[in-house]
Amino acid sequence: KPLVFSGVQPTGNLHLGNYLGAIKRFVEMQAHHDCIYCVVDQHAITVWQNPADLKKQIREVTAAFLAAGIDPKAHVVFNQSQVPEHAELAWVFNCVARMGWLNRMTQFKEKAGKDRENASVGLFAYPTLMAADILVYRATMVPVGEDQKQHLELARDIAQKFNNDFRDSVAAAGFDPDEGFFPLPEPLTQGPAPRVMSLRDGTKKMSKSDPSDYSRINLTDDQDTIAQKVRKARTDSEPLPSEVAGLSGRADADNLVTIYAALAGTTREAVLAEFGGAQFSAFKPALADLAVAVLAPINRHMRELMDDPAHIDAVLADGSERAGAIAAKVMDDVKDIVGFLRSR
Ligand code: AQP
Repeated sequence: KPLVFSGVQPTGNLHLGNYLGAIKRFVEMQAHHDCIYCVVDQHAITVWQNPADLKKQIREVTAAFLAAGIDPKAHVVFNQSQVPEHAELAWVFNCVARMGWLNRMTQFKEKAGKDRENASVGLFAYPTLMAADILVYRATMVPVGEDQKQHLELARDIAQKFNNDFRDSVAAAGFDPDEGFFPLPEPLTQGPAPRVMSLRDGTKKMSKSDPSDYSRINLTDDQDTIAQKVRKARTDSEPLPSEVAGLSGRADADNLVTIYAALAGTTREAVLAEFGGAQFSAFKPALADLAVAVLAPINRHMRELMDDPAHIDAVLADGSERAGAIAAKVMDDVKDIVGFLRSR
């Protein structure tokens, strides 16, 4: 049965892009699949995190998962560093992946910036850990925002090279060598808003690390803050077009219409059928009301959960144990296939 796996980094400022591009889809996938959702704290430390803040942020992402509607009993919600097999498999993958493959990763180039000599080795190797996160469960369905597509392609390359490099050993371990030991994971990016853009610049992705808090709507923002951020969102001075084609070349307008459609669970066409010809002074209050209506219950539930950290920790401990049971079996086979001796 195909498994769903995805993760979110506890790097603070969880925002509407994370919700619409990832978490909302995690919730939807639960109806028809077995899902494993992870708070990827080992990814977070590829850029230095204040340790006390990190602990809070891990609980906050967990609270967001639960508040958005992920069921930690029917599915698995856990914390990456509590399942050591992720890091263990990542090391094997570091030895399978090629430097040239990682050198092409655009996210590393963006995050390392000009001072590449000073970036952590972990930031460079991030995609091999991400491949391990998915493949240690032999998961194939990975709901992610569009920015993660390139990393998913790398995960497929790693899986394929592992299968080829160890073909005979895969067969000796009792697996079909034509199928390979690892399946090839698929990115699922076809959600309603796979790329939510900054409210300050419709050509830039909405991002946790943008220094301007007005660039994003955070899941922890209260109603007044949401309304103010929508009011201040950058736009042009034209009214909204009646057709989607009229949004081309109008990145800021397109972004607000896309956000509205995703929050309302409808299409941009339907939004423009309603608001075509309207000024932003009329559209923005409607968007703010909708954003508040969708996010306020999640926000309220997140706050309640954050008041009980022991409960969140218990959810993660239970999830980590169940995730670890799956990962340990896969890792036992990997060790065998690679040629490591078993200690037990
Ligand atoms: N703007 C976005 N639109 C749609 N999806 C998005 N995601 C992130 N930004 C957007 C998706 O959210 C999931 C979790 O992301 P992450 O926490 O692993 O890290 P990220 O992609 O690095 O997120 P940020 O917010 O952009 O952080 P920084 O500022 O550190 O780069 C992923 O599925 C991601 O695609």
